[in-house]
Amino acid sequence: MRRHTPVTRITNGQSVWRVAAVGIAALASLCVLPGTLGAQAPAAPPSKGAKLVPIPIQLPKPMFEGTPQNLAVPNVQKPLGRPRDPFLAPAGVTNVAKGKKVTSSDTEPVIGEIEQVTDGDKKGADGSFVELGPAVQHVTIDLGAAHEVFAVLFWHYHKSPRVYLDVVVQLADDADFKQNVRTLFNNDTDDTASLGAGKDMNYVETAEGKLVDAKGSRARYVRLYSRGNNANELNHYVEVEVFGRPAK
Ligand SMILES: [Ca+2]
Ligand SMILES: [Ca+2]
Repeated sequence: MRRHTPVTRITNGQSVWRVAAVGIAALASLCVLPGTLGAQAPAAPPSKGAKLVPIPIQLPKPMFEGTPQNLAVPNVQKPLGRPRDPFLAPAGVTNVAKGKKVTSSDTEPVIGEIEQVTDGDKKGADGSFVELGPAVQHVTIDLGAAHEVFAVLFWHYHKSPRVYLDVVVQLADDADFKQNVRTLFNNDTDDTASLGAGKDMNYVETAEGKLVDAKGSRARYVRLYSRGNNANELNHYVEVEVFGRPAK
């Protein structure tokens, strides 16, 4: 039942668009005046001529190979078994999070420093991650100004295969996440973090990181939540990248 819901929704959406398109075409044919036909027919979709190119992702060296088994976590996404498809965004989109200010719910990390979240070091080895305390913790990146955000790419830990729990990724206009909060990803299906129950699946951390589509949303702040992982109660970040460009 649950699996069928999105399909139904898409089908409805398509049929709505089809009806709308037929309606618009009918209206257009009624409104065309002699002499104007074909002069300015807007044939192209409203893409504004934006050329889409793969975002410039640079992956760290993998620390393990193969598909992990028996992680004892429910609802885990099946690994793709091949590299992720390129993620397309307008040309000129870069990682605008690099070197940006990061704050955290845990102001005194167990290991490492909060700055490591955006320092550009994505290695999986010890020394390249910050370790936050147990329970629900979050990190917030201040992009410094409003940006159009196309993707958020993050690595909690990739020295060994792990599943981080109750992962939530949000955008907002303010540092306190009260204004214009948008949730891009949420696999906290039972609402442990009190941010609303999510429908996304658990996933295994790898050197590819987890990429979340942000659809060009305008935001200054990016926040990521988690609540420990399948190996221990602690929360880790190797790096968070935010692919975007300054908002106009
Ligand atoms: Ca780092
Ligand atoms: Ca939960």
